[in-house]
Amino acid sequence: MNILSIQSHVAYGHVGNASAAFAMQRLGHEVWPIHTVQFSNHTGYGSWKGQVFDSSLIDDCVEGISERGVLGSCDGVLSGYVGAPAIGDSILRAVKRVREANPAAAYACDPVIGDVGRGIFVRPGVPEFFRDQAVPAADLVTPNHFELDFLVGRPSASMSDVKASVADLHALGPKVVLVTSLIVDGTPDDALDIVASDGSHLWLARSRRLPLSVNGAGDAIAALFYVHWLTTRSVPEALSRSVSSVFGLLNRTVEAGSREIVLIAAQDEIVRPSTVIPAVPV
Ligand code: PXL
Repeated sequence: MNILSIQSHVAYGHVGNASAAFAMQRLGHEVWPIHTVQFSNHTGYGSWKGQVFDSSLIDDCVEGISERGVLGSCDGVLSGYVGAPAIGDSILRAVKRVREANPAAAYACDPVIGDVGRGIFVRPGVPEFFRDQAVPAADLVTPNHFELDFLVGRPSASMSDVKASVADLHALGPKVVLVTSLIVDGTPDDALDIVASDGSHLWLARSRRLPLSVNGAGDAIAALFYVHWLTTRSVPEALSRSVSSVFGLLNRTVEAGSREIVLIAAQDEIVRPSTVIPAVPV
């Protein structure tokens, strides 16, 4: 697959394209990264240096790729952290150009808005951009629990609430929905639920809740789920493989006592996860 991945980039550590690009490359895919920002490190540290790029940088890079005559071979666009609403507009222009060149291309949107506990951590206008423009344009979306609740406008406390919210998301447009970091009534204290839906069925992968706080795990799971779905067109397969890999990476991160995902040291987990977490119908 050839994936145009439009995300943030950090010099130190692994979030955005610094998490997603390598994860997809390790599975053998060609990644065309366009960076929306270049920061020294992720914002979870509370301070960072760097720049949010002008949206014209994205338009220019897409134009340059188009001039190479290769846009028709692009299998899809993956977008993540958006520094400002104007960057969102250029992501949607990129999606439009890729779809014109290859009508079969699939747009995967990770609506990075916030997280339970941290709240909204993106600039004003960005959450509304995802809800009103990007999610309706996407084939596949990968919100976490907090983002699911924001996008549909109500909290989901039980698995049946989640089912109803996922149905609402499908009604906006996306064919495939992955919800990460779910804790609902019935999720055991030591577990974390990840669900995925193809519009007619919902599957659950339940992982052990690990004692760590890292950023970028969502970026890695979105990227892995997306390319596994592109290659297998099976939602339960993509769910099981991506959750197993990210669990393996995070487990190794805990063992290493690292504040950053040990993406490079534990890269074999991307290809051959040491624990296979099944996807079961719910
Ligand atoms: O993982 C989401 C993310 C992406 N990009 C940047 C971030 C974060 C989360 O902290 O800081 C720059």
